[in-house]
Amino acid sequence: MIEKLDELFVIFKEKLAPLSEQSDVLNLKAEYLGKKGPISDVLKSLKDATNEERKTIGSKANILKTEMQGLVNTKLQGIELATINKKLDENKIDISMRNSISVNDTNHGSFHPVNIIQREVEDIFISMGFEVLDGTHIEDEFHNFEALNIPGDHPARDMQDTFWFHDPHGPEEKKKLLRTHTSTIQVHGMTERKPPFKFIGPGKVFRCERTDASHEMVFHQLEGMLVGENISVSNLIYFMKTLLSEIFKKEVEVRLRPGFFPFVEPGFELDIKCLICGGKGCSVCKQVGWVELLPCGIVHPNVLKAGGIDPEQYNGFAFGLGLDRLVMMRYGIDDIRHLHGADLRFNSQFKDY
Ligand code: FA5
Repeated sequence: MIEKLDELFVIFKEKLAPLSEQSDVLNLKAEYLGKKGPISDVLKSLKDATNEERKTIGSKANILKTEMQGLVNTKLQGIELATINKKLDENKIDISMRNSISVNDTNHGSFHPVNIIQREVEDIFISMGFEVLDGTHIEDEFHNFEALNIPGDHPARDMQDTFWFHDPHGPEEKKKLLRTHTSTIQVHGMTERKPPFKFIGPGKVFRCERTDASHEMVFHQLEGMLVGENISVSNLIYFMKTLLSEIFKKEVEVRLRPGFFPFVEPGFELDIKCLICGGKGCSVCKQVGWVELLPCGIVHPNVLKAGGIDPEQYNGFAFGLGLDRLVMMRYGIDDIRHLHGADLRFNSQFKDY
Protein backbone atom coordinates (compact mmCIF):
# COMPACT_ATOMS: atom_id res chain seq x y z
CA MET A 1 0.00 0.00 0.00
CA ILE A 2 2.86 2.36 0.89
CA GLU A 3 4.45 1.74 -2.55
CA LYS A 4 1.11 2.42 -4.21
CA LEU A 5 0.92 5.79 -2.42
CA ASP A 6 4.51 6.65 -3.50
CA GLU A 7 3.64 5.73 -7.07
CA LEU A 8 0.51 7.92 -6.95
CA PHE A 9 2.60 10.83 -5.71
CA VAL A 10 5.13 10.44 -8.55
CA ILE A 11 2.38 10.34 -11.19
CA PHE A 12 0.64 13.32 -9.61
CA LYS A 13 3.85 15.37 -9.83
CA GLU A 14 4.44 14.34 -13.45
CA LYS A 15 0.92 15.37 -14.39
CA LEU A 16 1.11 18.68 -12.49
CA ALA A 17 4.48 19.84 -13.88
CA PRO A 18 3.45 20.76 -17.47
CA LEU A 19 0.15 22.45 -16.50
CA SER A 20 -0.08 26.21 -17.14
CA GLU A 21 -3.80 26.90 -16.79
CA GLN A 22 -5.42 27.44 -13.43
CA SER A 23 -8.47 25.33 -14.40
CA ASP A 24 -6.29 22.31 -15.34
CA VAL A 25 -4.53 22.48 -11.97
CA LEU A 26 -7.85 22.62 -10.11
CA ASN A 27 -9.13 19.64 -12.11
CA LEU A 28 -6.03 17.62 -11.23
CA LYS A 29 -6.44 18.58 -7.59
CA ALA A 30 -10.07 17.41 -7.63
CA GLU A 31 -9.02 14.18 -9.38
CA TYR A 32 -6.36 13.28 -6.79
CA LEU A 33 -7.47 14.95 -3.58
CA GLY A 34 -11.27 14.90 -4.04
CA LYS A 35 -13.61 12.53 -2.17
CA LYS A 36 -13.56 10.08 -5.06
CA GLY A 37 -9.83 10.35 -5.65
CA PRO A 38 -7.16 7.60 -5.17
CA ILE A 39 -5.98 8.94 -1.81
CA SER A 40 -9.51 8.80 -0.39
CA ASP A 41 -9.80 5.29 -1.80
CA VAL A 42 -6.67 4.26 0.07
CA LEU A 43 -7.96 5.78 3.30
CA LYS A 44 -11.38 4.11 2.87
CA SER A 45 -9.73 0.74 2.27
CA LEU A 46 -8.09 0.92 5.70
CA LYS A 47 -11.26 -0.07 7.50
CA ASP A 48 -10.26 -3.76 7.26
CA ALA A 49 -6.58 -3.18 8.04
CA THR A 50 -4.78 -3.82 11.31
CA ASN A 51 -4.23 -1.03 13.79
CA GLU A 52 -0.54 -0.90 12.92
CA GLU A 53 -1.26 -0.70 9.14
CA ARG A 54 -3.95 1.90 9.72
CA LYS A 55 -1.48 4.03 11.63
CA THR A 56 1.45 3.89 9.14
CA ILE A 57 -0.58 4.01 5.94
CA GLY A 58 -3.02 6.60 7.28
CA SER A 59 -0.25 8.88 8.36
CA LYS A 60 1.61 8.39 5.04
CA ALA A 61 -1.57 9.17 3.09
CA ASN A 62 -2.17 12.36 5.10
CA ILE A 63 1.43 13.50 4.61
CA LEU A 64 1.09 12.97 0.83
CA LYS A 65 -2.22 14.82 0.80
CA THR A 66 -0.61 17.83 2.50
CA GLU A 67 2.35 17.74 0.12
CA MET A 68 0.07 17.54 -2.92
CA GLN A 69 -1.99 20.46 -1.64
CA GLY A 70 1.27 22.45 -1.16
CA LEU A 71 2.39 21.66 -4.73
CA VAL A 72 -1.01 22.72 -6.06
CA ASN A 73 -0.82 26.05 -4.16
CA THR A 74 2.70 26.76 -5.41
CA LYS A 75 1.64 25.95 -8.95
CA LEU A 76 -1.42 28.24 -8.73
CA GLN A 77 0.71 31.14 -7.40
CA GLY A 78 3.20 30.62 -10.25
CA ILE A 79 0.39 30.78 -12.81
CA GLU A 80 -1.04 33.95 -11.25
CA LEU A 81 2.37 35.66 -11.29
CA ALA A 82 2.96 34.67 -14.92
CA THR A 83 -0.44 36.17 -15.86
CA ILE A 84 0.39 39.48 -14.12
CA ASN A 85 3.80 39.67 -15.80
CA LYS A 86 2.24 38.99 -19.19
CA LYS A 87 -0.22 41.86 -18.70
CA LEU A 88 2.56 44.23 -17.59
CA ASP A 89 4.61 43.28 -20.66
CA GLU A 90 1.68 43.99 -22.94
CA ASN A 91 1.16 47.51 -21.51
CA LYS A 92 4.81 48.36 -21.12
CA ILE A 93 6.05 51.74 -22.44
CA ASP A 94 9.51 51.50 -23.84
CA ILE A 95 11.19 54.66 -22.59
CA SER A 96 14.23 53.98 -24.74
CA MET A 97 11.96 54.65 -27.77
CA ARG A 98 12.25 58.37 -27.01
CA ASN A 99 15.82 58.32 -28.30
CA SER A 100 14.84 56.69 -31.52
CA ILE A 101 12.38 59.47 -32.47
CA SER A 102 14.14 62.05 -34.59
CA VAL A 103 14.10 65.55 -33.09
CA ASN A 104 12.84 66.78 -36.45
CA ASP A 105 9.71 64.64 -36.04
CA THR A 106 8.59 66.65 -33.01
CA ASN A 107 7.56 70.23 -33.39
CA HIS A 108 8.11 71.32 -29.82
CA GLY A 109 7.68 74.96 -28.85
CA SER A 110 10.28 77.35 -27.55
CA PHE A 111 10.51 80.45 -25.43
CA HIS A 112 10.36 83.82 -27.13
CA PRO A 113 13.79 85.53 -27.07
CA VAL A 114 12.38 88.34 -24.90
CA ASN A 115 11.26 85.74 -22.34
CA ILE A 116 14.64 84.04 -22.48
CA ILE A 117 16.50 87.27 -21.70
CA GLN A 118 13.88 88.39 -19.16
CA ARG A 119 14.37 85.16 -17.23
CA GLU A 120 18.14 85.54 -17.36
CA VAL A 121 17.94 89.10 -16.03
CA GLU A 122 15.51 88.00 -13.32
CA ASP A 123 17.91 85.24 -12.24
CA ILE A 124 20.80 87.69 -12.05
CA PHE A 125 18.84 90.07 -9.82
CA ILE A 126 17.34 87.28 -7.71
CA SER A 127 20.89 86.08 -7.05
CA MET A 128 21.62 89.61 -5.73
CA GLY A 129 18.63 89.47 -3.37
CA PHE A 130 16.05 91.40 -5.43
CA GLU A 131 12.32 90.55 -5.38
CA VAL A 132 10.49 90.18 -8.71
CA LEU A 133 7.23 92.17 -8.81
CA ASP A 134 4.40 92.14 -11.31
CA GLY A 135 2.23 95.04 -12.41
CA THR A 136 -0.89 95.71 -14.45
CA HIS A 137 -1.00 96.93 -18.05
CA ILE A 138 -3.93 99.24 -17.32
CA GLU A 139 -2.97 101.95 -14.87
CA ASP A 140 -4.20 105.31 -13.64
CA GLU A 141 -2.67 108.69 -14.21
CA PHE A 142 -1.38 108.89 -10.65
CA HIS A 143 0.75 105.73 -10.81
CA ASN A 144 2.01 106.32 -14.36
CA PHE A 145 2.77 110.05 -14.02
CA GLU A 146 1.92 112.03 -10.92
CA ALA A 147 3.57 109.83 -8.30
CA LEU A 148 6.64 109.90 -10.53
CA ASN A 149 6.91 113.66 -10.29
CA ILE A 150 5.26 114.26 -13.68
CA PRO A 151 2.23 116.48 -13.07
CA GLY A 152 -0.44 117.12 -15.72
CA ASP A 153 1.20 120.14 -17.29
CA HIS A 154 4.75 118.73 -17.27
CA PRO A 155 6.40 118.64 -20.72
CA ALA A 156 7.91 115.22 -19.86
CA ARG A 157 4.47 113.71 -20.55
CA ASP A 158 5.14 114.32 -24.23
CA MET A 159 8.18 112.01 -24.05
CA GLN A 160 5.82 109.05 -23.70
CA ASP A 161 2.86 109.32 -26.08
CA THR A 162 0.07 107.73 -24.16
CA PHE A 163 -2.86 105.47 -25.04
CA TRP A 164 -5.69 106.85 -22.89
CA PHE A 165 -8.94 105.06 -22.13
CA HIS A 166 -11.76 107.41 -22.85
CA ASP A 167 -14.32 107.33 -20.06
CA PRO A 168 -16.68 110.27 -20.60
CA HIS A 169 -18.45 109.60 -17.29
CA GLY A 170 -15.38 108.90 -15.18
CA PRO A 171 -13.85 111.50 -12.86
CA GLU A 172 -10.98 113.39 -14.45
CA GLU A 173 -8.47 112.38 -11.73
CA LYS A 174 -9.14 108.65 -12.21
CA LYS A 175 -8.25 108.62 -15.92
CA LYS A 176 -7.06 105.21 -17.08
CA LEU A 177 -4.28 104.50 -19.56
CA LEU A 178 -2.04 101.73 -20.87
CA ARG A 179 1.15 102.08 -18.82
CA THR A 180 3.86 103.82 -20.81
CA HIS A 181 6.68 102.46 -18.67
CA THR A 182 7.30 99.92 -15.92
CA SER A 183 8.09 102.77 -13.49
CA THR A 184 4.48 102.28 -12.32
CA ILE A 185 5.80 99.16 -10.55
CA GLN A 186 8.15 101.44 -8.56
CA VAL A 187 5.20 103.34 -7.15
CA HIS A 188 3.25 100.23 -6.12
CA GLY A 189 6.41 98.55 -4.83
CA MET A 190 7.37 101.50 -2.64
CA THR A 191 3.95 101.96 -1.06
CA GLU A 192 3.68 98.27 -0.23
CA ARG A 193 6.99 97.87 1.65
CA LYS A 194 9.25 99.58 4.13
CA PRO A 195 12.94 100.37 3.43
CA PRO A 196 15.40 98.88 2.95
CA PHE A 197 14.12 96.95 -0.09
CA LYS A 198 15.14 96.08 -3.62
CA PHE A 199 13.01 94.73 -6.42
CA ILE A 200 12.69 94.47 -10.18
CA GLY A 201 9.49 94.55 -12.24
CA PRO A 202 9.47 93.33 -15.84
CA GLY A 203 6.57 93.73 -18.29
CA LYS A 204 4.99 95.08 -21.45
CA VAL A 205 4.60 98.81 -21.96
CA PHE A 206 2.63 100.76 -24.57
CA ARG A 207 3.36 103.97 -26.43
CA CYS A 208 1.59 105.61 -29.32
CA GLU A 209 4.79 105.91 -31.36
CA ARG A 210 5.84 105.60 -34.96
CA THR A 211 7.76 102.31 -35.35
CA ASP A 212 11.24 101.91 -36.82
CA ALA A 213 14.18 99.50 -36.43
CA SER A 214 14.52 100.26 -32.71
CA HIS A 215 11.03 101.49 -31.74
CA GLU A 216 7.82 99.54 -31.23
CA MET A 217 4.43 100.59 -29.91
CA VAL A 218 4.32 97.61 -27.55
CA PHE A 219 7.66 96.67 -26.07
CA HIS A 220 9.21 95.40 -22.83
CA GLN A 221 10.97 97.08 -19.99
CA LEU A 222 12.40 95.86 -16.74
CA GLU A 223 12.22 98.30 -13.87
CA GLY A 224 14.59 98.11 -10.93
CA MET A 225 14.61 99.91 -7.62
CA LEU A 226 16.79 99.80 -4.51
CA VAL A 227 16.04 101.95 -1.45
CA GLY A 228 18.07 102.13 1.71
CA GLU A 229 20.39 104.51 3.56
CA ASN A 230 23.35 106.29 1.95
CA ILE A 231 22.87 104.84 -1.54
CA SER A 232 25.18 106.46 -4.06
CA VAL A 233 25.73 106.64 -7.82
CA SER A 234 28.61 104.18 -7.44
CA ASN A 235 26.17 101.60 -6.01
CA LEU A 236 23.99 102.15 -9.08
CA ILE A 237 26.92 101.75 -11.47
CA TYR A 238 28.03 98.56 -9.70
CA PHE A 239 24.63 96.91 -10.25
CA MET A 240 24.40 98.06 -13.89
CA LYS A 241 27.89 96.74 -14.66
CA THR A 242 27.13 93.39 -12.99
CA LEU A 243 23.96 93.06 -15.05
CA LEU A 244 25.67 93.75 -18.38
CA SER A 245 28.70 91.53 -17.74
CA GLU A 246 26.42 88.63 -16.71
CA ILE A 247 24.16 89.05 -19.74
CA PHE A 248 26.80 89.50 -22.43
CA LYS A 249 29.49 87.33 -20.85
CA LYS A 250 32.03 89.46 -22.68
CA GLU A 251 33.37 93.01 -22.55
CA VAL A 252 30.83 95.43 -24.02
CA GLU A 253 31.46 99.12 -24.38
CA VAL A 254 29.02 101.33 -22.49
CA ARG A 255 28.83 105.04 -21.83
CA LEU A 256 27.04 106.96 -19.11
CA ARG A 257 25.77 110.42 -19.91
CA PRO A 258 23.40 112.80 -18.17
CA GLY A 259 19.74 112.05 -18.88
CA PHE A 260 16.57 113.81 -17.82
CA PHE A 261 13.72 111.96 -16.15
CA PRO A 262 11.57 113.85 -13.62
CA PHE A 263 11.62 110.86 -11.24
CA VAL A 264 15.43 110.72 -10.78
CA GLU A 265 18.02 113.33 -9.83
CA PRO A 266 20.70 113.02 -11.04
CA GLY A 267 19.53 110.97 -14.03
CA PHE A 268 21.65 109.09 -16.55
CA GLU A 269 21.36 107.43 -19.91
CA LEU A 270 23.41 104.26 -20.12
CA ASP A 271 24.10 103.49 -23.79
CA ILE A 272 25.71 100.40 -25.26
CA LYS A 273 28.04 100.51 -28.28
CA CYS A 274 25.82 99.16 -31.06
CA LEU A 275 26.59 95.45 -31.45
CA ILE A 276 24.79 95.31 -34.82
CA CYS A 277 27.24 97.64 -36.62
CA GLY A 278 30.09 97.64 -34.09
CA GLY A 279 29.62 101.39 -33.62
CA LYS A 280 29.93 102.35 -37.30
CA GLY A 281 26.31 103.47 -37.54
CA CYS A 282 23.18 101.62 -38.71
CA SER A 283 19.39 101.86 -38.64
CA VAL A 284 19.22 100.37 -35.14
CA CYS A 285 21.49 103.02 -33.56
CA LYS A 286 20.24 105.71 -35.94
CA GLN A 287 23.76 106.08 -37.37
CA VAL A 288 25.24 107.25 -34.03
CA GLY A 289 26.93 103.98 -33.05
CA TRP A 290 25.30 103.88 -29.56
CA VAL A 291 21.97 102.44 -28.44
CA GLU A 292 19.96 103.80 -25.48
CA LEU A 293 19.46 100.82 -23.24
CA LEU A 294 19.35 101.50 -19.55
CA PRO A 295 18.25 104.90 -18.23
CA CYS A 296 18.77 105.21 -14.50
CA GLY A 297 19.40 107.58 -11.63
CA ILE A 298 19.02 108.45 -7.97
CA VAL A 299 15.33 108.46 -6.99
CA HIS A 300 13.89 111.99 -6.70
CA PRO A 301 12.80 112.92 -3.12
CA ASN A 302 9.29 113.74 -4.39
CA VAL A 303 8.93 110.17 -5.66
CA LEU A 304 10.00 108.73 -2.30
CA LYS A 305 7.47 111.00 -0.58
CA ALA A 306 4.69 109.86 -2.93
CA GLY A 307 5.62 106.29 -1.97
CA GLY A 308 5.34 107.07 1.76
CA ILE A 309 9.12 107.08 2.38
CA ASP A 310 10.99 109.77 4.28
CA PRO A 311 13.60 111.21 1.86
CA GLU A 312 15.54 112.67 4.80
CA GLN A 313 16.32 109.20 6.05
CA TYR A 314 16.35 107.07 2.90
CA ASN A 315 17.45 107.35 -0.70
CA GLY A 316 17.90 104.91 -3.56
CA PHE A 317 18.38 104.29 -7.24
CA ALA A 318 16.07 103.19 -10.04
CA PHE A 319 16.54 102.05 -13.62
CA GLY A 320 14.35 101.11 -16.59
CA LEU A 321 16.01 98.56 -18.86
CA GLY A 322 14.78 98.32 -22.48
CA LEU A 323 14.44 94.54 -22.74
CA ASP A 324 13.76 94.33 -26.48
CA ARG A 325 16.87 96.34 -27.29
CA LEU A 326 18.91 94.17 -24.94
CA VAL A 327 17.62 91.11 -26.84
CA MET A 328 18.58 92.75 -30.15
CA MET A 329 22.11 93.43 -28.94
CA ARG A 330 22.52 89.96 -27.48
CA TYR A 331 21.37 88.07 -30.58
CA GLY A 332 22.36 90.57 -33.28
CA ILE A 333 18.77 91.28 -34.38
CA ASP A 334 18.75 94.29 -36.68
CA ASP A 335 15.06 95.26 -36.46
CA ILE A 336 12.87 95.27 -33.35
CA ARG A 337 9.81 94.46 -35.48
CA HIS A 338 11.10 90.90 -36.00
CA LEU A 339 10.50 90.32 -32.29
CA HIS A 340 6.76 90.88 -32.47
CA GLY A 341 5.98 89.81 -36.02
CA ALA A 342 4.69 86.40 -34.83
CA ASP A 343 6.73 84.77 -37.60
CA LEU A 344 7.37 81.22 -36.40
CA ARG A 345 10.41 80.92 -38.69
CA PHE A 346 11.99 83.72 -36.64
CA ASN A 347 10.87 82.45 -33.25
CA SER A 348 11.97 78.86 -33.88
CA GLN A 349 15.59 79.97 -34.25
CA PHE A 350 15.74 80.31 -30.46
CA LYS A 351 14.83 76.69 -29.71
CA ASP A 352 18.29 75.80 -28.44
CA TYR A 353 18.51 78.64 -25.95
C1 FA5 B 1 11.62 105.26 -19.28
O1 FA5 B 1 10.67 104.65 -19.72
C2 FA5 B 1 11.88 105.41 -17.81
N1 FA5 B 1 10.73 104.99 -17.09
C3 FA5 B 1 13.10 104.60 -17.44
C4 FA5 B 1 13.69 104.95 -16.12
C5 FA5 B 1 13.33 104.20 -15.00
C6 FA5 B 1 14.58 106.00 -15.96
C7 FA5 B 1 13.85 104.51 -13.75
C8 FA5 B 1 15.13 106.31 -14.75
C9 FA5 B 1 14.75 105.55 -13.64
P1 FA5 B 1 12.65 105.62 -21.63
O2 FA5 B 1 11.47 106.24 -22.22
O3 FA5 B 1 13.98 106.17 -22.08
O4 FA5 B 1 12.62 105.72 -20.04
O5 FA5 B 1 12.64 104.06 -21.91
C10 FA5 B 1 13.54 103.19 -21.29
C11 FA5 B 1 14.17 102.23 -22.30
O6 FA5 B 1 13.10 101.55 -22.97
C12 FA5 B 1 14.96 102.91 -23.41
O7 FA5 B 1 16.30 103.14 -23.04
C13 FA5 B 1 14.87 101.90 -24.51
O8 FA5 B 1 15.83 100.87 -24.33
C14 FA5 B 1 13.49 101.33 -24.31
N2 FA5 B 1 12.52 101.97 -25.21
C15 FA5 B 1 11.98 103.20 -25.12
N3 FA5 B 1 11.09 103.42 -26.11
C16 FA5 B 1 11.07 102.30 -26.86
C17 FA5 B 1 10.33 101.87 -28.00
N4 FA5 B 1 9.42 102.64 -28.56
N5 FA5 B 1 10.57 100.65 -28.51
C18 FA5 B 1 11.49 99.84 -27.91
N6 FA5 B 1 12.19 100.15 -26.82
C19 FA5 B 1 11.99 101.37 -26.28
